[in-house]
Amino acid sequence: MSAEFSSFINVGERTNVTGSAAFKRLIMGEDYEAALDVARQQVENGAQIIDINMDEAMLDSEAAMVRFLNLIASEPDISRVPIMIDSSKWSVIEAGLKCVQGKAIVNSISLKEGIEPFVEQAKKIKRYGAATVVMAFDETGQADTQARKFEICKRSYDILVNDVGFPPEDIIFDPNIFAVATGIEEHNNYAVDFIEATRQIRQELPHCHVSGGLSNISFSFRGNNPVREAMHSVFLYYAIRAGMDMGIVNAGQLEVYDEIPLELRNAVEDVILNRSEDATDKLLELAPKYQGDGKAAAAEDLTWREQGVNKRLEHALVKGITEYIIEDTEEARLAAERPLHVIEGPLMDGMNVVGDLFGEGKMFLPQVVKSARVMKKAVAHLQPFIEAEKSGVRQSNGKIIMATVKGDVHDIGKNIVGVVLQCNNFEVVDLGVMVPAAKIIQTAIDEKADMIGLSGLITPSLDEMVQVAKEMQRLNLDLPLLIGGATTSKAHTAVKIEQNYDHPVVYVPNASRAVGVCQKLISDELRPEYAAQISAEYEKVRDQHARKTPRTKAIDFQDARTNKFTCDWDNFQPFKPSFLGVKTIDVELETLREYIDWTPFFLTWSLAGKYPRILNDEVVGEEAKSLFADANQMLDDLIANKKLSAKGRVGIFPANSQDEDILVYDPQSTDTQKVIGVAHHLRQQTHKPKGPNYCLSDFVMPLTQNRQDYMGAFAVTAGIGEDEIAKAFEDDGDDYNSIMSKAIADRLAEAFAEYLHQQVRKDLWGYAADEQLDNEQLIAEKYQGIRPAPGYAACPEHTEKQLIWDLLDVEDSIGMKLTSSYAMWPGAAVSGWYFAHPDTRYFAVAKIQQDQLKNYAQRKNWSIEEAEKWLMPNLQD
Ligand code: B12
Repeated sequence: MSAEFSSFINVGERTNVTGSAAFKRLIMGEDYEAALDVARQQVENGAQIIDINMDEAMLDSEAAMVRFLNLIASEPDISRVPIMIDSSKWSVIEAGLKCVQGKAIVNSISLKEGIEPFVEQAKKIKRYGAATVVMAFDETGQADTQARKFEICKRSYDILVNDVGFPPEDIIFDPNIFAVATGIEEHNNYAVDFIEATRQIRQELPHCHVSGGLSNISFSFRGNNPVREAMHSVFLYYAIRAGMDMGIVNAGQLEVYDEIPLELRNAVEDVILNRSEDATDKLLELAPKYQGDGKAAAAEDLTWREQGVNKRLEHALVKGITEYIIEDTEEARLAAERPLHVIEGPLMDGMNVVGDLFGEGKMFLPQVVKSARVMKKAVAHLQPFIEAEKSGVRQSNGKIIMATVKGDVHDIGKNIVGVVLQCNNFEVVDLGVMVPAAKIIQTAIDEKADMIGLSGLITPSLDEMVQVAKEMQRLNLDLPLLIGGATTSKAHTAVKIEQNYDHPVVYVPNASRAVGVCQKLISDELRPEYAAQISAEYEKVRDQHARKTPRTKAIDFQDARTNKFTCDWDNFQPFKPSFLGVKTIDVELETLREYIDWTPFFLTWSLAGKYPRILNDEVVGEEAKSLFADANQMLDDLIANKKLSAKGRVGIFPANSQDEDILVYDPQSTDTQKVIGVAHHLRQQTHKPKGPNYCLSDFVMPLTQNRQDYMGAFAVTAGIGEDEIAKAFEDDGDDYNSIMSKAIADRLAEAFAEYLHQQVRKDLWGYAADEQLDNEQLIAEKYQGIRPAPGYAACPEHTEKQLIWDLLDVEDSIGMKLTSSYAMWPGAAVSGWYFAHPDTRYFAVAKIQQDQLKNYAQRKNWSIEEAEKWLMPNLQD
């Protein structure tokens, strides 16, 4: 399957009497129940549209179409995907259009019979609100060359868009996929013609789509599935990149592009891209080698299996291959004096190679995590033999207790570090998430650990880390303490944590640094010098920090208020939302998938680069592709088997601002100013000669205007089920897929936030009903309005999430919870506010001064200490 397959819409074609003998049999035999199962299976197998065709001479096609569509309508599992009504008879199409609920797609119309019927049919389709497939077919026949394909599509497009007023986004061109490698020279360029026509269509005919029936391309290799699958995959790889975004593709007949043996892939690419005159001959020559189940290819790749067992173990570890690990480990065990020696010998040797390659930047994080999976499987196999022998404990480099601190639920970073340390022969005792200081310390004592490692993602966790350090001091521990996680920093570690503990405290920015740090800390030889060096370095950091003068001058809170953002409120007309109140949002992951911003996903795996460019990056491209393919495969599974699900709450309320507060009114009350909650925000307090000193409340009409404005709130999760999925993988020793599942859930949560914001702008609030943005533009936030999330820079104080929870009744309605540090559970979650004012923008509150701190404490009814605790990152130290 190709990399961009994720955004590709797959049309299921098994409910087609002309294409499926089995389906035809069921329909002819009037077994509509079983025919429905065929439709259901297709949806379950990932079809996002189902094509229904009843064109059979012996059948009353109109009646059959109507009967089948009506049956589908009462099956929510099937009718959740759009229906493509496929017929060469217009009367059948029209009969179908009349009974489809929701948006239908007509397959197909064309200029074959001339302009008049084409326009007439298009007008009818438009009236039904349906989309249509338009074949590249005109009065003179079916288009075969790039020029003809484009010419017909352009002519059809102009008629549809300009004369009929057909929405261009509802036009799906099918520029005809014809078979290549047929032995007829004129056919050699058919794939290129399709691909290039697609590119031109997508570039020059805005908003339309391009589709096609894939299996035609490989028609001449019937009977040789490996070659056909390779042809499909290669063709799709290029066609999708050229802009083909839909198609009839049998996912089971598709090889993973990167896994096609190179020799075969090159030969197929020569054919598809028409790169040499003898391409067909060469593929024909090669084809028998791959006949049947493709074993020839596999055998070739398996030369490493002929090496000695130690080398095989090394190969499996470096390449992350689990397939033979048990048999190889067993062979090594039988040859070894003791089972433990297998771990200490060949397995550790192999992992050292992995560690070295990673250290040298020749292996990337996802590969290392896959290596760990292999190692775990091998060790799990040996474990019972080691225990049976009761021969003492395996020598590790050292033992480290790892935990995400109390109140925090994030563990991807921690888990990655754990895996990398294990790869380097450290024993990791992972206590999971939300672990109180007492448990961390007690476990360290009980386990006679050599180090403790703490992780945290949100700022309240920083304070928790300080508490752990203080407790370690109080209880006279002398273990080194490692600090890591998104919000931690060297400065914070030096200034706030290290001083509370007399033994080494080290900030570790990422997984690759963790190994070196741990190795130095564990070694009796290296530790004293390293500890002294860290201590001196942190002293310097503290010193620099103390002498640091802020880059920008602070101003008084009152002056900041005077310089607030304002607009001509007298003439400002707030847009009245079409929906006021609170509701639950259910959405299919399939839908959210389209909204995923993949760039941070790669970052999670320490692969830097912007998606989709990263897939072709010179250095990390190959690994990024493989990771992306794995992610999409898992997404397919999560979606098809409904293992993960998403839920959200959204509310839109009347509101006014009062200085830095926002008064949220009851949307149902007749008292238009019945306050049901107050959102507390913070104002920028640095000297800003040019711009205003922003506060989020500035974007809501002030109370003094005596007119209502509006604001919204949301809380979404795509993590229902994520803990169970990740745990099942962990229990199976598969950290790679455990981390992968969480990273995917996080992406879906963020995608949910993006999706819901779009729904709010276009529909629920509706102030941007006509907005037309693709995913790239959404990611670039090219829309009106913002959705700042508590904890992010414009509203950095986390306890404000409680108000969102209260306003939207989040916990009782959809089960999302807040922890003691106001982290959200499930972890894959986002919550925030909606502001619609045309001048809204994101900004960072940054440092605030004592006067605003006092004011905030008063507004929140807090003591100064309480306010200091929650606003710590925004205060001058
Ligand atoms: C992706 C992301 C998310 C994802 C999930 C994050 C996750 N699972 O880790 C989602 C979309 C769910 C999310 C949600 C939120 N996020 Co967010 N998110 C991020 C983002 C962009 C990247 C984090 C990430 O995944 N990094 C990749 C992982 C692998 O890195 P890592 O966790 O840092 O771990 C590495 C190192 O830190 C280190 N390490 C980690 N732990 C340990 C432990 C030890 C012992 C050692 C040695 C090393 C070590 O090694 C790891 C591997 O290299 C960051 C910004 C950023 N640039 O970091 C914001 C960020 C972390 N998020 C933030 C916030 C505020 C939130 C929300 C509260 C927003 C909201 N109101 O909805 C929620 C909270 C969710 C919840 N459940 O409570 C803030 C936190 C700042 C703050 N003031 O608290 C950040 C910093 C953004 C910002 N600049 O403001 N977020």
